[in-house]
Amino acid sequence: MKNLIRQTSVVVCLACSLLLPVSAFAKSDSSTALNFPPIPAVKGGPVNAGSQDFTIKFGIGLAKASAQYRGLEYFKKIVEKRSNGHITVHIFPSAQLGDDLEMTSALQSGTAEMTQPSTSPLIKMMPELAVFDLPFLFDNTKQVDKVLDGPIGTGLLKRISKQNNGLIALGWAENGFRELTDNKGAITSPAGLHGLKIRTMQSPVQLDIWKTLGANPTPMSFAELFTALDQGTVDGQENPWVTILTSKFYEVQSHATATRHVYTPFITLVSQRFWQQLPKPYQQLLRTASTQMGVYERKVSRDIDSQAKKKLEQNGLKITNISAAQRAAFRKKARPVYNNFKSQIGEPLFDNVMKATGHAQ
Ligand code: TK8
Repeated sequence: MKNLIRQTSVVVCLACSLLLPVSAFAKSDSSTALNFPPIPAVKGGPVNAGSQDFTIKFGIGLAKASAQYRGLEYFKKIVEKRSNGHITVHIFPSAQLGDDLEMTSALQSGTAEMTQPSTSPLIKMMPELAVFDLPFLFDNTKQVDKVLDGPIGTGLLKRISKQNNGLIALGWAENGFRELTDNKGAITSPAGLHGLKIRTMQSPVQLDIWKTLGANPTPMSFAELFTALDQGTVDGQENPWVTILTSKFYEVQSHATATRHVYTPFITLVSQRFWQQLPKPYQQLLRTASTQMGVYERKVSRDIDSQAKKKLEQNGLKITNISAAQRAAFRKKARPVYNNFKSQIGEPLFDNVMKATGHAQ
């Protein structure tokens, strides 16, 4: 029924937009519209690699309004222009080609060429990625960039690409700092989570975090989440503000807490089968374009993070900002998770990330 109402209103709105001046339409959209930094110009000249043409189906989980999609628009622009049109990029948002895990296996079997999942659902396949799921690991984006762009992040990309599991890892982008939303009321302490049915990403670390904090977690794919919240299968979820806004979770959640409990990167992946068919100069072009996309997408994500929070409040989500002491209480309660995953992450990586983020162990 809800879908029907939505579809009907889309048709009505489209009809209105034909009759009304542009400004009226813009106004009706302003409740969720965000101000994006413009897509940069393409740097660098044409890359020549023969006359063969290639097509990239690039599927992602988030909607068109997200920073992720915007980053992919830049990627498309770079690759198509610099390959002189020999590479075409088709972007598929909103899990149209499958959720994070389905897209990753599509790359492995060669039915799609590129994707950009959150690192969390990939942990079973790439155990080291568990490091990013550790609770309250990063305090700010400066630490994040130091880890992702320094030897830790580049080393991880190389090791993942060498696993020979059908995937080549080209770069990092950003989903962002995660915040909690729910349908029960304001949650300001771990005690407030008691019994809360919360959806988590399909990650053993996320599951452990929410169990340790006293909630009742259920792992689920992102593509199923809106319906699960709408139907009350779960009471809450956690995601960055931009993702909460662009996925319209404010329509099915009443409260939020600014916990910033986990930072989730996106990882840019390409199918190994496709990669092997590409001439070397095009491989290099995809690497460069992925890096440039990552820089731009992180800028977009950071620019619109607080805008998205404001829009959510305007749309009726009641957001609670917790104090440093309240955040510390969550952090303390979740701390055992570090020891539970230390050996899976591996000592050198674990220790290096602890050093880079200033966590004394
Ligand atoms: C989108 C997901 C999503 C993630 C999640 O494909 O599952 O909650 O945060 O953004 O990667």
